[in-house]
Amino acid sequence: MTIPQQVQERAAWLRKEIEHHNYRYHVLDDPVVPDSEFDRLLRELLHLETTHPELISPASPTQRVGAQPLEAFDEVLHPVPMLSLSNAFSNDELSEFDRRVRERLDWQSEIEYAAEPKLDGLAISLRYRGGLLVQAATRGDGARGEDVTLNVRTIGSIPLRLLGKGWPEILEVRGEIYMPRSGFDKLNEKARKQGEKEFANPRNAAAGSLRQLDPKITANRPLAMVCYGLGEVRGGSMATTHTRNMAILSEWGLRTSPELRPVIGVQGCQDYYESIAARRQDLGYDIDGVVFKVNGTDQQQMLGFVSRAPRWAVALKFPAEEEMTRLIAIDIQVGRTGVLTPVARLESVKVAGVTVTNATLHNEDEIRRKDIRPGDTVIIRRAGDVIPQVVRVVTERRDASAREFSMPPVCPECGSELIRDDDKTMTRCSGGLFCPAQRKEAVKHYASRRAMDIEGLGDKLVDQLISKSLIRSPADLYRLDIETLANLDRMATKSASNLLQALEQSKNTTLDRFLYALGIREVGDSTARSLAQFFGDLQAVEAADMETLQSVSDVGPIVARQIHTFFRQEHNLEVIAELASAGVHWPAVEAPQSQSQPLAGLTFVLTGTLQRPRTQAKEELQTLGAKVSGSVSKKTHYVVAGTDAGSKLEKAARLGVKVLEEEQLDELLRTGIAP
Ligand code: JCF
Repeated sequence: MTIPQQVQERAAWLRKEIEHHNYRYHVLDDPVVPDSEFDRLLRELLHLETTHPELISPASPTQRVGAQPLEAFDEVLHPVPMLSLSNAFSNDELSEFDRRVRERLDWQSEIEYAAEPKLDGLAISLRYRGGLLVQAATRGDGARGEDVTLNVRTIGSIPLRLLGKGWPEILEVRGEIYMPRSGFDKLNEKARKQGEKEFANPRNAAAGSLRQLDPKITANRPLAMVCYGLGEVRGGSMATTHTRNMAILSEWGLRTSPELRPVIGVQGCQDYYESIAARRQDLGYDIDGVVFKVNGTDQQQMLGFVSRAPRWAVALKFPAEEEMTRLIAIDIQVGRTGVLTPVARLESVKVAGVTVTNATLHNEDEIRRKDIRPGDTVIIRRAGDVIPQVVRVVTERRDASAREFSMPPVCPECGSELIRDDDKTMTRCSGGLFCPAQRKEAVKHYASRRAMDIEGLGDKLVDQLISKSLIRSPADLYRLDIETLANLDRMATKSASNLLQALEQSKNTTLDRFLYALGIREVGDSTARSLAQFFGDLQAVEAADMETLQSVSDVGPIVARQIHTFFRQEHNLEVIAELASAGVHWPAVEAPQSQSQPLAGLTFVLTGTLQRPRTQAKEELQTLGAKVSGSVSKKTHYVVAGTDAGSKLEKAARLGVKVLEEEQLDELLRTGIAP
């Protein structure tokens, strides 16, 4: 029977592709595609070879799983082969496994299984002779692995000498070496700070760390091991259940899974799977499923194994968390605070059972670092409830025409100028009151207590007003009528009328409240007060240049730039004009008089518990022209210390800053004369 040309070509292509990925994954520890994609290719080839057995050749990747040991490490022969696990991807496949086990054993009742999470790391075999660790080897192809003894000896959780007594003369212990998530995060943070390449995931980090030719490097990597089985056992004997054997290993000082439990039958396995899946994010290490083993070692013996996997064990895998798809475009979203966030629009793909069409890209710097370009083939990860992330780009599949991404020149929502942090991690729209994406937040802020203090205008109401397009800016608030308000959710004539009254009252305000209410970035109520005091009227603040702004106490270059940019936006000036014509007004600010500002130019820091509320002390000082700061520095003139003052007091002493007690503060506020 001849095989169609098309099928032969497809099989040849699949083999090459699989071999390439196999090499990248096992030899270089630098996979190109996610495991799910690799599995798909392998399954397709398996399918072709099953339907056309003439296609099979000894060199096909379906006939050889694993990889050659690295040349730099010595080769180790495994006297008892290191087995891997067959997988189940559904409860049906699990039931099928259980059915086969019982059939082979001719067993009618329920089977007892030993259940544990399946760690995502690398398999290792430890060899103890006379209780001493003499060799550690990777799995390799199951028959031959690499000698990584020197590296493994650096891992703290692995005993170099077994505890207790009664161990067999030769004892091989199998387990998984992995990197806990906390250690992984720290390692990557360090790499990031030193400008080095980060690891894609804890598994790669563990593999990379163990494959170091210099054990000193491995020693500094946060690796751990959990034991899950036995290899060669000579000159001694072990127990008759898997769970008992693992308990014995713990007594000898080896780590085993704290989650290991005996469970009964398929139902017991399913319950265990659910409970682990629910706690997956809290385990502190990555797992990709759970393992079930027939607990009785006699039964294990009877079942034996096929090719490279035991018949007495199965891994019930979680749905894949990483998938590959195409990045259609990078859109910009403007958040409530005006922060621009790039969002990946994806060709829809199912990741861990959920259809994903968007992923966050965080910021421009991140896109640069990962070199993500529209049109790229990307790897998407979705773990637990977290927002899907773009892990990396499959650069090999990049089109030559793919262009680097750059942020738009102006806000995509409103066309306003953008303000960037120096390190490119944040880009903000300067549109403020005008930008639709920021309107809700702006109106809420405008109505808040320390701003215009509009009672009855809560967040929910603002959300309704904006969503229903009843208002666009704070100025529109003053155009609302009683009917419109009374018709809103949770509103009635009485509450509507109260709100209108509160709105009317809010028109009578002060310049500092008004400046604060505008919601200029970095301008809090205290800066607003300084601005009002310094400039005396709104026109002067609007007209001020960067230099003048910076001569206001509390205002540095960053704050000055925000204020300056805000008043250069035409639409902000329009909203201000509308507010004025709606009747918002304030009394003229009295020109700062030197005798009423005896503390001008002095900076105070308050610490510890004072008799009066701290905010009151702050206001009293500010009224006399003082500046009140949150932290002690060389520029601090006085620290006012209440009871239980702590680190700020120490710092004052260190810097030689004068310290006042509360009575001295009272006197100072009374007389305006600093001691
Ligand atoms: O956690 C694992 N990755 C893991 C792998 C756990 C086990 O109990 C295993 C394994 C590979 C083979 N047991 C076998 C027999």
